Amino acid sequence: MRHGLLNFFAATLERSLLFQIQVPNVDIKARIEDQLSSHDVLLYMKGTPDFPQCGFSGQAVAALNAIGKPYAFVNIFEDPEVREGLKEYSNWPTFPQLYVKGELVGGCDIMIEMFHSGELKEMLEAA
Ligand SMILES: N[C@@H](CCC(=O)N[C@@H](CS)C(=O)NCC(=O)O)C(=O)O
Repeated sequence: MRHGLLNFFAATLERSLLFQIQVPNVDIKARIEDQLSSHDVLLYMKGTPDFPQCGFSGQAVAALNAIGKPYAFVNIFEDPEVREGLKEYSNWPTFPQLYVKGELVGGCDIMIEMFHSGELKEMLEAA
Protein backbone atom coordinates (compact mmCIF):
# COMPACT_ATOMS: atom_id res chain seq x y z
CA MET A 1 0.00 0.00 0.00
CA ARG A 2 2.76 2.36 1.03
CA HIS A 3 4.62 1.43 -2.07
CA GLY A 4 1.51 2.22 -4.15
CA LEU A 5 1.15 5.64 -2.57
CA LEU A 6 4.79 6.44 -3.19
CA ASN A 7 4.39 5.45 -6.80
CA PHE A 8 1.36 7.67 -7.05
CA PHE A 9 3.26 10.67 -5.66
CA ALA A 10 6.26 9.95 -7.86
CA ALA A 11 4.07 9.82 -10.96
CA THR A 12 2.29 13.03 -9.98
CA LEU A 13 5.59 14.79 -9.37
CA GLU A 14 6.93 13.58 -12.69
CA ARG A 15 3.83 14.83 -14.53
CA SER A 16 4.03 18.25 -12.91
CA LEU A 17 7.75 18.55 -13.69
CA LEU A 18 7.08 17.61 -17.30
CA PHE A 19 4.33 20.19 -17.39
CA GLN A 20 6.64 22.90 -16.08
CA ILE A 21 9.41 22.03 -18.48
CA GLN A 22 7.36 21.52 -21.63
CA VAL A 23 4.72 24.21 -21.50
CA PRO A 24 7.04 27.24 -21.59
CA ASN A 25 8.97 25.69 -24.52
CA VAL A 26 5.84 25.15 -26.57
CA ASP A 27 4.65 28.58 -25.61
CA ILE A 28 7.89 30.35 -26.52
CA LYS A 29 8.15 28.60 -29.89
CA ALA A 30 4.59 29.65 -30.70
CA ARG A 31 5.34 33.20 -29.59
CA ILE A 32 8.48 33.39 -31.77
CA GLU A 33 6.60 31.96 -34.74
CA ASP A 34 3.85 34.51 -34.20
CA GLN A 35 6.37 37.37 -34.18
CA LEU A 36 8.10 36.04 -37.29
CA SER A 37 4.89 35.56 -39.24
CA SER A 38 3.66 39.05 -38.31
CA HIS A 39 6.70 40.98 -39.58
CA ASP A 40 8.46 40.65 -42.94
CA VAL A 41 11.63 42.25 -41.61
CA LEU A 42 12.33 41.61 -37.94
CA LEU A 43 15.49 42.33 -35.99
CA TYR A 44 16.04 40.67 -32.61
CA MET A 45 18.50 42.95 -30.90
CA LYS A 46 19.90 44.23 -27.63
CA GLY A 47 18.27 47.57 -26.86
CA THR A 48 16.23 49.56 -29.36
CA PRO A 49 17.09 51.15 -32.72
CA ASP A 50 17.21 54.54 -30.94
CA PHE A 51 19.33 53.18 -28.13
CA PRO A 52 21.18 49.98 -29.08
CA GLN A 53 22.77 48.43 -26.01
CA CYS A 54 25.48 46.49 -27.81
CA GLY A 55 27.87 47.48 -30.59
CA PHE A 56 26.82 44.53 -32.79
CA SER A 57 23.15 45.49 -32.54
CA GLY A 58 24.16 49.11 -33.22
CA GLN A 59 25.89 48.10 -36.45
CA ALA A 60 22.90 46.02 -37.54
CA VAL A 61 20.58 48.97 -36.95
CA ALA A 62 22.92 51.31 -38.84
CA ALA A 63 22.85 49.00 -41.89
CA LEU A 64 19.05 48.69 -41.82
CA ASN A 65 18.59 52.44 -41.33
CA ALA A 66 20.92 53.19 -44.24
CA ILE A 67 18.74 51.01 -46.48
CA GLY A 68 15.61 52.73 -45.22
CA LYS A 69 13.11 49.87 -45.44
CA PRO A 70 10.90 49.87 -42.32
CA TYR A 71 11.59 47.03 -39.92
CA ALA A 72 10.25 45.69 -36.66
CA PHE A 73 12.45 44.88 -33.71
CA VAL A 74 12.35 42.93 -30.47
CA ASN A 75 14.52 44.08 -27.58
CA ILE A 76 15.65 40.75 -26.14
CA PHE A 77 16.60 42.42 -22.84
CA GLU A 78 12.88 42.92 -22.27
CA ASP A 79 12.07 39.29 -22.95
CA PRO A 80 14.54 36.80 -21.45
CA GLU A 81 12.38 33.87 -22.62
CA VAL A 82 12.71 34.98 -26.23
CA ARG A 83 16.43 35.59 -25.69
CA GLU A 84 17.00 31.96 -24.74
CA GLY A 85 14.20 30.43 -26.83
CA LEU A 86 15.39 32.02 -30.05
CA LYS A 87 18.88 30.57 -29.69
CA GLU A 88 17.35 27.10 -29.69
CA TYR A 89 14.72 27.91 -32.31
CA SER A 90 17.23 29.21 -34.83
CA ASN A 91 20.29 27.29 -33.66
CA TRP A 92 22.09 30.65 -33.62
CA PRO A 93 23.66 31.57 -30.29
CA THR A 94 24.07 35.35 -30.52
CA PHE A 95 22.30 38.63 -31.19
CA PRO A 96 21.47 40.52 -33.31
CA GLN A 97 19.48 38.14 -35.49
CA LEU A 98 17.80 39.39 -38.64
CA TYR A 99 14.80 37.56 -40.10
CA VAL A 100 13.27 38.26 -43.48
CA LYS A 101 9.91 36.61 -44.21
CA GLY A 102 10.42 34.31 -41.23
CA GLU A 103 13.84 33.09 -42.37
CA LEU A 104 17.04 33.78 -40.46
CA VAL A 105 19.41 35.90 -42.55
CA GLY A 106 22.17 36.06 -39.95
CA GLY A 107 23.86 38.22 -37.36
CA CYS A 108 25.84 41.41 -37.51
CA ASP A 109 28.81 40.09 -39.55
CA ILE A 110 26.58 38.59 -42.25
CA MET A 111 24.40 41.70 -42.37
CA ILE A 112 27.41 43.99 -42.82
CA GLU A 113 28.86 41.76 -45.51
CA MET A 114 25.51 41.69 -47.33
CA PHE A 115 25.12 45.43 -46.86
CA HIS A 116 28.42 46.11 -48.62
CA SER A 117 27.68 43.73 -51.47
CA GLY A 118 24.22 45.27 -52.01
CA GLU A 119 22.54 41.92 -51.28
CA LEU A 120 20.86 43.14 -48.10
CA LYS A 121 19.19 46.06 -49.88
CA GLU A 122 18.01 43.74 -52.65
CA MET A 123 16.62 41.24 -50.15
CA LEU A 124 14.81 43.88 -48.09
CA GLU A 125 13.34 45.58 -51.12
CA ALA A 126 11.93 42.26 -52.32
CA ALA A 127 10.41 41.48 -48.89
N1 LIG B 1 29.84 37.93 -34.62
C1 LIG B 1 28.50 38.07 -34.05
C2 LIG B 1 28.55 39.06 -32.93
C3 LIG B 1 27.33 39.02 -32.02
C4 LIG B 1 27.69 38.56 -30.62
O1 LIG B 1 28.81 38.01 -30.39
N2 LIG B 1 26.74 38.73 -29.70
C5 LIG B 1 26.93 38.29 -28.34
C6 LIG B 1 27.34 39.46 -27.45
S1 LIG B 1 26.38 40.92 -27.68
C7 LIG B 1 25.63 37.64 -27.85
O2 LIG B 1 24.55 37.93 -28.33
N3 LIG B 1 25.72 36.71 -26.88
C8 LIG B 1 24.58 35.93 -26.42
C9 LIG B 1 23.72 36.63 -25.43
O3 LIG B 1 24.09 37.71 -24.93
O4 LIG B 1 22.63 36.10 -25.11
C10 LIG B 1 27.53 38.52 -35.15
O5 LIG B 1 27.92 38.49 -36.32
O6 LIG B 1 26.37 38.87 -34.87
